[in-house]
Amino acid sequence: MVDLQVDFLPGGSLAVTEGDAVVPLVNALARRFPHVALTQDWHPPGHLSFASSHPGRRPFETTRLAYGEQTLWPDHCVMGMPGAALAPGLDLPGAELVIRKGFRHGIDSYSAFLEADRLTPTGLAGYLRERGIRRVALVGLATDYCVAWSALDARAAGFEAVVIEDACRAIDLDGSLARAWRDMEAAGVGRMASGTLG
Ligand code: VGL
Ligand code: ZN
Repeated sequence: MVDLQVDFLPGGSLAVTEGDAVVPLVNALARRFPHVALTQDWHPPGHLSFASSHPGRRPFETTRLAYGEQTLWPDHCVMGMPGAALAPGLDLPGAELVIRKGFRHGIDSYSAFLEADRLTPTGLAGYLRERGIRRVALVGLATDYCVAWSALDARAAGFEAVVIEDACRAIDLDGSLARAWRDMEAAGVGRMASGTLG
């Protein structure tokens, strides 16, 4: 369950359209899986992915950081702040792991597995392997950023991965959603609707 947090919900600083709509479905789905892990985007104040950290730059522009191109975001999910909290109504009492990501000042993190420098692991792959978990299903926000990057990295790390599409919502910046699905399909990420879950 990826980044279902207040700042990504309608009214939040980086709102994903209808982001709140997936909460009841995620609650229901979580009860049907043997293991549940979730991520929280978790940035220090002044994080380098924030447009506000780059004088004269605006949210949704891109810039170059040490590791490559970086989209600049509105300030969001600042560690310990209300916007970083899990979505109200989210009810995942059985969740076994919370992975926080993006807490290094100079490195963004979309994926649940690898930070945006594509080198720094979050530890999730090792956790799953140690527990003998080989297949992951992804839900949450946003389809075209954190969900897609997580699904692609799951495949790269040797896991089976499927995205439950109706339990996700997208940001869709300049065609990013179509691009994300193209990349995921090419990488062998499954795409399914919750209603067809066996
Ligand atoms: C996300 C942009 C910046 C996400 C996180 O959760 O999709 N997107 N940080
Ligand atoms: Zn972020």
